[in-house]
Amino acid sequence: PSVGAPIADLQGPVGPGFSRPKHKRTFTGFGPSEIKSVEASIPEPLREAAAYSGTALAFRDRLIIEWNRTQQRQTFTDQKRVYYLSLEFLMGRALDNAMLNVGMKDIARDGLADLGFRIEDAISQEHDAALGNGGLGRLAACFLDSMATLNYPAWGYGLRYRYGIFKQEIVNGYQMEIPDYWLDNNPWEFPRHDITVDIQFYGHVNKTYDEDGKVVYSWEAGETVRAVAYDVPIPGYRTKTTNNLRLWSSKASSGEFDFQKFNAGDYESAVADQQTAETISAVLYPNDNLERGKELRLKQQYFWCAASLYDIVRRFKKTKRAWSEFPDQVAIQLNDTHPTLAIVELQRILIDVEGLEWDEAWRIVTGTFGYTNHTVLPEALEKWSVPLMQNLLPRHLQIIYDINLFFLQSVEKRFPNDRDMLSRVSIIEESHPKMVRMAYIAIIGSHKVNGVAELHSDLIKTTIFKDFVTIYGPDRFTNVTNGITPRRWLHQANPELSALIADKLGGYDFLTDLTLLDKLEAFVDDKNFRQEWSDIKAKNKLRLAKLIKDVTGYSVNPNSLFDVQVKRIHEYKRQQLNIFGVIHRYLSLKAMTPEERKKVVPRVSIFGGKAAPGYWMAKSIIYLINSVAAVVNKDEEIGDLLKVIFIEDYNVSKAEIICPASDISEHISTAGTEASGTSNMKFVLNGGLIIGTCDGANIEITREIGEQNIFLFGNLAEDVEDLRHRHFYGDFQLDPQLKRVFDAIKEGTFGDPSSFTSLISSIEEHGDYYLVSDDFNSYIATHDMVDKEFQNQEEWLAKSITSVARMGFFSMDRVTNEYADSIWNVEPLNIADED
Ligand code: C3B
Repeated sequence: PSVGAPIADLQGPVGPGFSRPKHKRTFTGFGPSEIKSVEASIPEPLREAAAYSGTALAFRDRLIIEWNRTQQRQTFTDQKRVYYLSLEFLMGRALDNAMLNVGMKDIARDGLADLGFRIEDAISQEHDAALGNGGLGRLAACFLDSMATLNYPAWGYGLRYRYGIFKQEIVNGYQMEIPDYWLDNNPWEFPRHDITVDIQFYGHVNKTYDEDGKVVYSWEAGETVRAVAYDVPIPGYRTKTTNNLRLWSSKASSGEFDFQKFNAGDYESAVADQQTAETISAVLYPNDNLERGKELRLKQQYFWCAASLYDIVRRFKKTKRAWSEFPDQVAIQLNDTHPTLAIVELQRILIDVEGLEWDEAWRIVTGTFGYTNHTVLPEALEKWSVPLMQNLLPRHLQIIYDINLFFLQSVEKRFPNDRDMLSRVSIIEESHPKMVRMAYIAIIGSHKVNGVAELHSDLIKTTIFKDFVTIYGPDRFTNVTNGITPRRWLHQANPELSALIADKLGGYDFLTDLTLLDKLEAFVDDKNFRQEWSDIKAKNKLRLAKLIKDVTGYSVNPNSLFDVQVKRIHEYKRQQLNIFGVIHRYLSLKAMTPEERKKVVPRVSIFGGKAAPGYWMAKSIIYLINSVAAVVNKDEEIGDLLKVIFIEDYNVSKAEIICPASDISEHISTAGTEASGTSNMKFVLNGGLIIGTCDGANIEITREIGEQNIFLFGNLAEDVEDLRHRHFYGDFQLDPQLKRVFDAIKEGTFGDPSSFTSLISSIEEHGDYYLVSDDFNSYIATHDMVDKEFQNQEEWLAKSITSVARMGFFSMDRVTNEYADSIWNVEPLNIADED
């Protein structure tokens, strides 16, 4: 197929750049000098915005061509495709990534320089695409990058939120949430008004009989909302493959407001339907690892699942294959339980619309879906109330009951008389009101369930999903440890380190085969190399110091040890442990003589992350960090020995500056609570060491890089339950060093102590669920080791280089290939050179 081939029926991307001009234009145009004279009259920010727009449009045109070709190629070869369903895609900025992947960033840099612009300034004009909360959304974005880079025929499906994750402002130390309207002038999305699906809600189910006397159910809906597709091109790195991310936007199904009402003067209700419909895709729920059971969220989930499945089924039906071949052509991955309704919807389509028998339909469904679990936290496991579901999706609830019935019958056959087992594994929780357990549908309706790091995958098998292992055997469960894309998290975020590595390894092949990094170990003792390595870290720290100055006004000494914890604020991630540790450090410094202070390694403790707007405890932690910063940073006696920084509005583009600049970063969740973590990988890949608990992927990072290269501390996952149990029964003693910290807070050292009462009492009085006190002593001792080892810079550098050399395992490409082999059973598409 060539660029001009008709594509209207492919349901793939189209857009400008697809049709070429009929005549070759001879464009003499403006040269740099003409442009300079025009631009003199334009204010600077506008000129930079124009530089961004111009560059983005140029790259966009290139992407469109490969994007269309990719869709044509995938349609004509007709191989199995992967569909990645995720409510979150935390993409960050697109331009830099497009330039690097297409491979013409240098040309763009020169072109912009000719016009008097720095490429960095143009790049930083772009608004982050922040359609996600944290790790889960960023993992989805890394998947897209990797699937395109490895030439898998793959689509992402998500929602086009008008408002992404809120912007965080810190006002008087408190978090304020500002709406993130990000869609103005977004050159990376293509509205596809030709691709719409009408989605139904509410109503009731009719039961009739066909001519053979068979029962037929039909759903008569009470409300219809239209889904409109918006497509986003996803370029692979140095490949022709440009895959598609399709985001659905909601509109009133008529597409218009009611003119009659409008004419009669009833303006409000004339537009009310339209507004109600548009609410569905209006805003991303800002919770990370927390589900609140709101009706609008369930509407979002069904709207997005139904539109995506309609699209997938439509594409399959064009191939005219038998339904039994569906799982050979389609793999659908559920990113957490958020898209679980897709299982029910496919079963509904197959039996109610396509007329298949239940068993045949169910074989197709289970052959198609895979489910990734990302958390064991009980508050994050989705449950929907039966009355809510009955009202919104009456037919789906019936199907869920049928799925449950057949499942429980099969369990009863194998485990007769085990009533407890039946009630434990039932999809319906017999509470008031009854609840639908979404994870159970996801397990029963998929052929594979995976966790995201070894410990986590073991934990789901032995705790929350234990019964299902008994029922299905261990083969339904598997582990695929998370990874990160080295394109964005090394090459783009840390271009100098990437260039240094390329210089030593003889090229950039490591960006597509990260295991090649192991060749770096040969240079660990090379003096010049070490010097260059250390110079790059120093430059990256300067870059972060500048960001800190810009956003907080504080100046930090770039020679200090930079200690970073950036991630969503959550008690289980234990930013409170970190800030209590900082207070302990401050108190110790205050107690020292000037002579003793001379021996201290200066430190900057850097925090960043958003708290869910309704999460009081997380917001108190932010307030405590800022309150400590306000006292410590102006204490002249302490000076550079300790600075505390909270970087507001942590996001992907800030992470690209922060990750390359750490000396040490903190991954200190209570053991057994962080499913994997992925920022741990980003920091190590950029030459920072980490301090962490034996949790999530920290364990595998340790295995890869070696125990001597990581600072581990704290209780183990296997001991957590017992400790909590003991606390519950009053066997709890506050760590004496932590007590000193609490005393200082209570004395008002950091402002009105009543602001921190609940934070302290959750530990002192309410059982210390996250084991802050139990881990405090070893945390402090480990930080003392960090200080000591940092003083031996040669050793530190050797650890940094060795660690990077051993990080090959954590490439997203390894992850993607594992999913492809063990879950999806798909092959990459071979791209002929002449294509
Ligand atoms: C996160 C987990 O908290 C992380 O440990 C994990 O690395 C990532 O997912 C990716 O697997 N997670 C999240 O961001 N949001 C949830 N609702 C559940 C898990």
